[in-house]
Amino acid sequence: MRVVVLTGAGISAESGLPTFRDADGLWEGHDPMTVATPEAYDADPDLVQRFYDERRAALARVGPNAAHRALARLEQHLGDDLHLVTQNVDDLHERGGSEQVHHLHGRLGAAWCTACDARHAWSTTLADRPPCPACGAPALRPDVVWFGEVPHGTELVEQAPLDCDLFVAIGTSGLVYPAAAYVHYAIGCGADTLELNLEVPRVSDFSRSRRGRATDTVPAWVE
Ligand code: BV8
Repeated sequence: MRVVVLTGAGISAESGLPTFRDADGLWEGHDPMTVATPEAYDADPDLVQRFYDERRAALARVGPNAAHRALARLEQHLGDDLHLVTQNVDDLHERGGSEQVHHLHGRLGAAWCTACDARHAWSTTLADRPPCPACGAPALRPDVVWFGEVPHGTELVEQAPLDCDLFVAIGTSGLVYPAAAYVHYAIGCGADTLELNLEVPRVSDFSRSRRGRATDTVPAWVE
């Protein structure tokens, strides 16, 4: 039984990390969607760096929840037959025990040097323009995929791993592509589909939906 799980910001909400589209989902008066772009970074690099510095600091203050831990148990049970893809840039899946996590949109805990292309684990700030450990240039940016940029390893997700028996989306509004299209790839491969979300739309692409908080619905589904 090959299972693909796609997670979004909703699985980390109960850990204390705001989702992208929370009711009050603004940051310093900015819509996150307008800050997470190369254009915003070019226009005001300090503002964008501060946006990610604050999220990196917030992440260090929270921990994984029961939903993250349940998916780690599922990985122990299914092994390579589970493919976990996350849109989230937090490391709560890893801290919850998952070992194979595909970060489609990159990671808050990494910095990318635009001068020498090196990537480094990064847990502190970037707004103060620290030198790249590899080349020394003050050219480090968050290693995340902004709107308009190509997701990491998207070709991997769109081929073999989506030829699955069951596709499960957890805590995602399904608004961001190409991740939002993955359920259609899975349906095209004849997979069963399940959505676990706090709100479940009246009309859904998924064959089954369960409404509720991820810390309730994910452990119940995994067990
Ligand atoms: C690309 C990293 C080409 C940065 C992120 C017009 C139409 C269609 C598409 C486009 C278009 N114009 C432009 C596009 C493409 C664009 C896109 O999709 N735009 C959308 C907004 C229209 N996409 C891109 O630009 C992507 N790149 O397309 O390149 C390409 C493609 C393929 C191959 C080659 C080239 C790049 C997109 C990546 C952007 N970066 N993040 C950062 O994090 O700062 S996206 C960002 O949104 C986060 O990763 C986040 O995870 C993601 C999606 O949001 P969700 O995770 O779903 O979070 P959200 O807040 O929306 O929803 C939370 C859900 O949880 C809700 O449903 C809620 O009910 C639920 N929930 C809340 N609490 C709980 C809960 N569920 C359970 N329990 C709870 N307690």
